[in-house]
Amino acid sequence: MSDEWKRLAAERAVEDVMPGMKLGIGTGSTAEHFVKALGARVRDGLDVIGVPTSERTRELALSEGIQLTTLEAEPQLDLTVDGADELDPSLVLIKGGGGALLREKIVAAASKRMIVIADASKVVDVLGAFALPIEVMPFGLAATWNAIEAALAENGLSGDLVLRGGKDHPFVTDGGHYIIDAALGRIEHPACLAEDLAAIPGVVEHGLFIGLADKAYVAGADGVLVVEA
Ligand code: ABF
Repeated sequence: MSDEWKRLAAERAVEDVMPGMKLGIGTGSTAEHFVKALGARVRDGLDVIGVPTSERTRELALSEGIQLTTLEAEPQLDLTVDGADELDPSLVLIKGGGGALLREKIVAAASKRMIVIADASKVVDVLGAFALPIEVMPFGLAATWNAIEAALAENGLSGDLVLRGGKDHPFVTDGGHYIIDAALGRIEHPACLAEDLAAIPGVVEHGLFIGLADKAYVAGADGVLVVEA
């Protein structure tokens, strides 16, 4: 059912795409539904150009016949459509479960508007049941790890930190970085935590998306719900 809901949310977002738009195109299984639905409209003559947020999305978009560009060529986009791992009622998001959070955040921040597409299981009152992805430099990993633990303690948070993929075969992002997943339980004050994590030199980016999403299409048993920031 969840995959069907993802598809419904994605198809609703495609209705917001207007001819001539420059689009940020997200990553993940929900975003893949968006790419496929967008591809169908492109083959029907819709003229848009997209910036993908991952190599995976780039390949799928090309196979769907969607014209692509880069953020270097088009530094301001009209609309980004992307999935999320969790969203709260004010549209603060946790993203990065798919490992593409850095490009996703750069692309979303370069867009006039961002629409989140999700199935209803992603909506929570308080973020944090999903482990927060933190993208870090491989250089100085142990020092960055300690600094993250200190920042969590400063915010009254604790929980397991896990290097994605493990120490022997760490997952490497499109940008050549590692990801630490922080299982925090409840993040009551995401803005404070976001600020403290961003201040750590070895942290490249974190998966808290604050003030970026304008609207969400959340699909569930009652159909597609619209959540506005
Ligand atoms: C991307 O894909 C991510 O930021 C998020 O981690 C993930 C959501 O995945 P899915 O749509 O497969 O649930 O949007």
